[in-house]
Amino acid sequence: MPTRTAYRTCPLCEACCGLEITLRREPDGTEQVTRIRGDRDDVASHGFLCPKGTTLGKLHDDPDRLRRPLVRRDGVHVEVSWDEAWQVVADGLHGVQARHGTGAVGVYLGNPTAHNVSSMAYTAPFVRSLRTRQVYSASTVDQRPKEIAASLMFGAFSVPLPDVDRSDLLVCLGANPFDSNGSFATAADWPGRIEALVERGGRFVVIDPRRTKTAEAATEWLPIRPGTDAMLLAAIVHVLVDRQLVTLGRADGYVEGLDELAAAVAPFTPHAVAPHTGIDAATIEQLAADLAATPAAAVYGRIGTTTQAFGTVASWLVDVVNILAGNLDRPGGVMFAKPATGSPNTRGTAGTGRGAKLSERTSRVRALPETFGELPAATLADEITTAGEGAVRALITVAGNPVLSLPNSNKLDAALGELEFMISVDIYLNETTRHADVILPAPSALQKPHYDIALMQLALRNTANWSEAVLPLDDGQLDEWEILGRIALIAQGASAAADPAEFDEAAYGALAAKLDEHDREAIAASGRTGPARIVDAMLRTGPYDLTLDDLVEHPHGVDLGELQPRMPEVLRTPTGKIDLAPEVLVADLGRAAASLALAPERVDATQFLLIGRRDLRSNNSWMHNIPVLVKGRPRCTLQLHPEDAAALGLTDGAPAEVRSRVGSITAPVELFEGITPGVACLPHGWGHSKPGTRTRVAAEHAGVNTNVLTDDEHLEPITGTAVLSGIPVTITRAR
Ligand SMILES: Nc1nc2c(c(=O)[nH]1)N[C@H]1C(S)=C(S)[C@@H](COP(=O)(O)OP(=O)(O)OC[C@H]3O[C@@H](n4cnc5c(=O)[nH]c(N)nc54)[C@H](O)[C@@H]3O)O[C@H]1N2
Ligand SMILES: Nc1nc2c(c(=O)[nH]1)N[C@H]1C(S)=C(S)[C@@H](COP(=O)(O)OP(=O)(O)OC[C@H]3O[C@@H](n4cnc5c(=O)[nH]c(N)nc54)[C@H](O)[C@@H]3O)O[C@H]1N2
Ligand code: SF4
Ligand SMILES: [Mo]
Repeated sequence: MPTRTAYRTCPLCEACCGLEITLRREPDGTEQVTRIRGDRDDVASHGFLCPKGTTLGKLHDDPDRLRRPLVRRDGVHVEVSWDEAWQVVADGLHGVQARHGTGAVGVYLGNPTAHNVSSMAYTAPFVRSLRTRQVYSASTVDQRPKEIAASLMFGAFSVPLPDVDRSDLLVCLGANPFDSNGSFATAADWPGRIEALVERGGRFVVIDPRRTKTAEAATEWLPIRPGTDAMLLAAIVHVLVDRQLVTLGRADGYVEGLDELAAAVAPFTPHAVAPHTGIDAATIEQLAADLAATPAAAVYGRIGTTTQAFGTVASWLVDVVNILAGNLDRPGGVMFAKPATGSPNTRGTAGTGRGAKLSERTSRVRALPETFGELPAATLADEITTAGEGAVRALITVAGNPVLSLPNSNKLDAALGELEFMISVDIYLNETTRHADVILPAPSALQKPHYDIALMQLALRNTANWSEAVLPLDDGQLDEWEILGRIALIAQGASAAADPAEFDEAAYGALAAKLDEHDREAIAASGRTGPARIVDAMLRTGPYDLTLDDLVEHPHGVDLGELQPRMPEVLRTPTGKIDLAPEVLVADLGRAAASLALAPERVDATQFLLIGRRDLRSNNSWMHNIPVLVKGRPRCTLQLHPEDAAALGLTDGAPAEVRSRVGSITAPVELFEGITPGVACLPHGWGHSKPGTRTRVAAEHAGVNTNVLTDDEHLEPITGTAVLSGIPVTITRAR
């Protein structure tokens, strides 16, 4: 049988690996994926891939993956035609809008939307079309603190990225890139990069309550008490200031607020924070001194530092340490990406801008902060169940599984049952979409084109890579952007038969206004529509001389080179300076200072702080229906230090009951001496035992949902991001 090779970027995680996909033509004319391996010629990933990337063919072929729309009739989801499904969408949406106003329709955008050109090219017009303030996404159970801290400091969304490949000292807090493949630092093959760093004599310091795979590859592992990174970082800043180790390097002349900052960190002496963090004062002093003395050093913080009580402060202080140690914008320190499709720090006037301000708007029920036009996902359930003007009566989920991913998930699960109407755009009938009145199946990853509009803003090397769809759409199926487009038009009053092309024209029109005559004509002549046309326009208005045709000619991607210094043109603050001491962050650091006096104490052996973990073969909640990714020993285990387990009379494999303020679960114990005593660890994304789902493989490897334990009232105050790490729990033997 004839075969063909196609190239495509993997959309599953931030590593953005290039894949080489072999397809065989079948007698019936269709094509079958026979092999997926790393594309050795990919300009960014050079052949690297992880076990998940090889399964895109299996995901495509998964018999449980939805291919036709489902509508719920008498409590059971049944397959219907697309026409019928769209009629249900129109009747349902128009009904809720007529009864309660457009503001009663909420939307939740899940993680895969950030890895999907169909959604990234149209998120803004899609959300605008709904005319609602009830907008939620996975960002507020993830990285929002980092985005807000960086925006306040640099004036626009600009995240300094650790220049791993040229660094001599890399300090990594709250990240486990050997399992997660990296996040807010887009690069494939972290193990290879870290090995190279260590081989060239560099140091790799991992600060994590758990000895992760990443920590095992480190030259030093510093176990930290969960939730105390802000204190540790404040102490490092304290040492830099106190011992006059501050050297601003390329930030010299472009900072303000150093005095306010110095005053704010004054209480955080290494001695004061040591009993809180569990890291002794001498080690903190030495780390600060080493960061200042090493020419190319970088501090990198990820989800362990953002989903915690002081997440925005910790995110801010990561960048502050890098700036004060002279490591901002220097090779081997932290640098800014320059993505080909542009970003907030490549648009507007170089070096200055309006700056970022926190919104005054808050959520209706709990007055929680709105950030970037979104409300904290942790309060979605409240907004559904609390009646009144503006309550959520209908919900649209796009590529999200909030029933497994949001805190106090049993409460959300119940709340979804109270909705008058729900639409899910998804590929599975799962824990969340089982509540939907209508599920509109998105095509599989292989049926969609790809470009990483979002992740290239975080890439450790500037590259650009367009992937054509590998396989055609099924008969009558719509592409994902067409599904979103039609929902948007219906939300604006159109009928069930609305033409998504109209939505595309409007979205492109807004971009076309920024194109010059020549580019506009070239795009028109190409005949492209949809995401391809949007990406072409973004490339043409971006910082490089690139068009989509250039990328189409280079299926392994176009290399735009290593990160280059961008100070001060990258700044978008009104003063043209980096704000080292944004008021709201200084105030929240005061909250941390207030808690310094109270040294933490563990009252008895049943008390633990619960943290999470990721596994190379998982992807949040939704890759558990692929047999090769779930086979072997069960992975949803409660890791405990052997001494802690012994004190509770728990042995390896024994069931333990874990109880928090909001819920309880029972999970099998796994003894692990690499976990800090007093800390317990349970992964998220499991708990596939709800009735009414259709993920048969996942159901056989159900596990339990850790978000039954996380607390929807325990939020970081500046961004409303959920605290998912360091949850106080009680652990006992299960009866
Ligand atoms: N306790 C705890 N909770 C956590 C975390 C944690 O560390 N600990 N991590 C948090 C983080 S970082 C995140 S990002 C969130 C994730 O939270 P969510 O985004 O809510 O959850 P996912 O598990 O990513 O669910 C993705 C959904 O998209 C569907 N899907 C997959 N591909 C496609 C596609 O191409 N199109 C469409 N339309 N649908 C698709 C899947 O079937 C699934 O339903 O979870 C958060 N929750
Ligand atoms: N295989 C796989 N890859 C993934 C995902 C997945 O589910 N599976 N999810 C993707 C998503 S959505 C994201 S956002 C990224 C996240 O990518 P990472 O940020 O690398 O996420 P984790 O692997 O959860 O690593 C977080 C680490 O923080 C530690 N930690 C917990 N609490 C604290 C604390 O208070 N302080 C410190 N210093 N450390 C702490 C944990 O022990 C853990 O090792 O991964 C992405 N990649
Ligand atoms: S690391 Fe794995 S999941 Fe992530 S992009 Fe690469 S192949 Fe895909
Ligand atoms: Mo995430």
